[in-house]
Amino acid sequence: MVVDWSRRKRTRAVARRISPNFQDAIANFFGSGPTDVGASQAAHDDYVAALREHGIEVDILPGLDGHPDCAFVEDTAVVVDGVAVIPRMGHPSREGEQVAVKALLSEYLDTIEMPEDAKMDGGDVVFLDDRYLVGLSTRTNKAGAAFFRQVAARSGYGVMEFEIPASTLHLTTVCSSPRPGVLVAAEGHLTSALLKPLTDDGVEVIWVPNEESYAANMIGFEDDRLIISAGYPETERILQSAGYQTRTVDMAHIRAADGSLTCCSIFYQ
Ligand code: CIR
Repeated sequence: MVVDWSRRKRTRAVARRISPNFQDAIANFFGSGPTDVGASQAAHDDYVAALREHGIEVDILPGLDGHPDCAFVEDTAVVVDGVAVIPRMGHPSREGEQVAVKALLSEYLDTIEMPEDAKMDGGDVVFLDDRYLVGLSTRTNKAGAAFFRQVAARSGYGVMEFEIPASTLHLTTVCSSPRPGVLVAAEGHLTSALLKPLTDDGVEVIWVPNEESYAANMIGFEDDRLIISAGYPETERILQSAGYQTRTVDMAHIRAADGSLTCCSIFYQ
């Protein structure tokens, strides 16, 4: 199968340093709350190093005292070709994190802000070939998904919505797309029945076991190279036996604030 990477932006990314007040980050899902800001920043440094090892030019915004969750930039913008959609953040304490991200992205892209009633976290959006998967969650409402659908349609992309149970933070918490045509999904969170429209359309689904569901979130690059979270041996085995090369990052301190790999960057070129 010919894998077409032309629609995936993988040359430049934005990230943001861990907030000096990261210990106050929201941790309502799998995280127990971060305890060590220095160790969290060290993990973030290794994350950025891993992106750079894959040839990505990374701009790093300063951390914000007033926004303990600011490192999770994925939530603050969704790039659709040459347009950055700037959402209204789904959690009130995170509103405002978008400002500096928008300023940076507007040097390279057009930007469009969502109307006030439309809530969305970028963590509820997964790009898969000619469509976006959008989670309707405690952070993303129907108005947010509908606004995003309109923007995506202008570039010829469809949107497929998924109801995310209140026990799960975001859609990207339980799945990601490591390369065109492939979705990695967590057993027990997503089901074959739910993903049937995708598999009927030729998408390959790689399942990771429920007890390693955190590891379903990963970042893929051309030539089947992946950044995955350290400490999930069965997932690593499954991916390696499917032919992927893996570079691990220890995400334990970032996981403590309910953050995953994709949450810490936005690819925009
Ligand atoms: C939050 O609850 O907003 C942060 N503690 C975690 C955000 C993680 N972002 C993501 O999954 N895209």
